[in-house]
Amino acid sequence: MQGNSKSMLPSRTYIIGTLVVFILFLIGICIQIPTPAAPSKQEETNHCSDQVTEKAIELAHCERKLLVKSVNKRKMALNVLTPWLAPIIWDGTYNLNILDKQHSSTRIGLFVFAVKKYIRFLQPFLESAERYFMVGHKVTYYVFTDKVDEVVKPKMADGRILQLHNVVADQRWQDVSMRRMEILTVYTKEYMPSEIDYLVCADVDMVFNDHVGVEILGDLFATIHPVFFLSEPQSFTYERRPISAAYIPYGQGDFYYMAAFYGGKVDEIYKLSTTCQNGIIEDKKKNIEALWQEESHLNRYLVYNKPTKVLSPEYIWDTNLPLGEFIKKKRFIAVHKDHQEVRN
Ligand code: 5GW
Ligand code: MN
Repeated sequence: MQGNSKSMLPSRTYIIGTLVVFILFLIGICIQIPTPAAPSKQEETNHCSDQVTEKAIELAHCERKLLVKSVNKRKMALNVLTPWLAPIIWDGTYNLNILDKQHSSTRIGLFVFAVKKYIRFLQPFLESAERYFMVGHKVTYYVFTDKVDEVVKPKMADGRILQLHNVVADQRWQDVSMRRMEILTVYTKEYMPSEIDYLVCADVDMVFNDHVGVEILGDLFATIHPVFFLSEPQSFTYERRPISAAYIPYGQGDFYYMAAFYGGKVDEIYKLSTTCQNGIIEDKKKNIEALWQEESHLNRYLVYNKPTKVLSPEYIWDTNLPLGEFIKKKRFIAVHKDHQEVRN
C-alpha cells in the first residue's frame, strides 16, 4: 500500500503544477483585456442634450438621497423599485423625452366627480390640468356632476376634449365618494374602450401644481398616500375587520395608497372598479361600510393585484404635511377646505 501511495505522489504534484500554470494563464488573459476607450470629444458634443437630461436626473437623485438620509423611518417608499419590481416614480427616475415619443398617439382620460358643493373645485382643477396634466397629449376629461349647467369650461389646448355627464347627488358624502366606483364600472365597459387607452382617476379638491405626464402611465398605477409614505404597514389605515370585503390582514400590504389619484389601462380599471364595487355592495348587504369607503376597497385590490407602477407622494401632496421641503416637485396638491362647511 505504501508503494502505491508513493507512486501517486508525482501525479499529484503534476496536477497541482498544471493548475498553477492554468491560473497564471487566466490572470495573464485578464490583464490583457482592454478597458473600454473613453468617448472622443466629438461623441461628447453629440450627446450634449442627453447629458443635460442626465445631469437633471443626477440632481433629482441627490434630492431623494437627502430624504433617504434625513429620515429614520421605513424607507420602502423612497426606493425606485417595489419588491415586485414595479418602478416607483420619483423625479429623475425616467427620461421624459423618450416616454413622450413612445406615447405620441396615446389617448388619456381624466375622470373626476364634482357633485354638490364640490362643483366649486372643478374650475381650478381643470385649469391647472390644462397647464400641467399630459401637456401635448390627447386628453379627454370625464366630468361627472349634478350641476352640468354650472360648469365653466376651461380654455383648452388642441387635442383636448371635455365631456360633461349628469350624475345623481347622493345624500351621504360616503355614498358620493363610493358612487365613483359604480360609474367607473359602466364607463370603462361601455364607452371608454373606444375613446381612450389609459384612464386616470382623480379627486376634484386638488390642483395640478407641476408637471404630471406620461411617466405615470402603466397597466395599473396608484399613488402612495403622503401621510403614510414613511409609516410601518401595521399603522396603515387598511380595513381590518374580516367581515368586510375590503379586509386586509396584518402582515399583508406594501403601501397605503390614496384613492385621490390612480389609473391604468381601461380594461384594468374595469377589473379594479368591478371588484371594488362588488365589495362595496357585499358590505352594504351586511350593513357595514369599510373604514375609508372605496379607498379601503382600492387598497385591498392592490394588495392582491400589484400595481405595475407606483407614484411617489410627489403625485399627491398636502402643503400642511411635514417634510415638504424634501418633496421638491409637488405635482398634485390638495386644496385646503373647511370639512364641516363642504359636508353641509
Ligand atoms: C363632500 C363632503 C365630504 C366628503 C365628500 C364630499 C364630496 C365628494 C362631495 O360632496 N362631492 C364630490 O363630488 N365628492 C367627490 O369625491 C370629489 O371628487 C372628491 O374629491 C371625492 C372624494 O371626497 P373628498 O375629496 O372630500 O375626500 P378626501 O379624503 O380627499 O377628504
Ligand atoms: Mn379629496
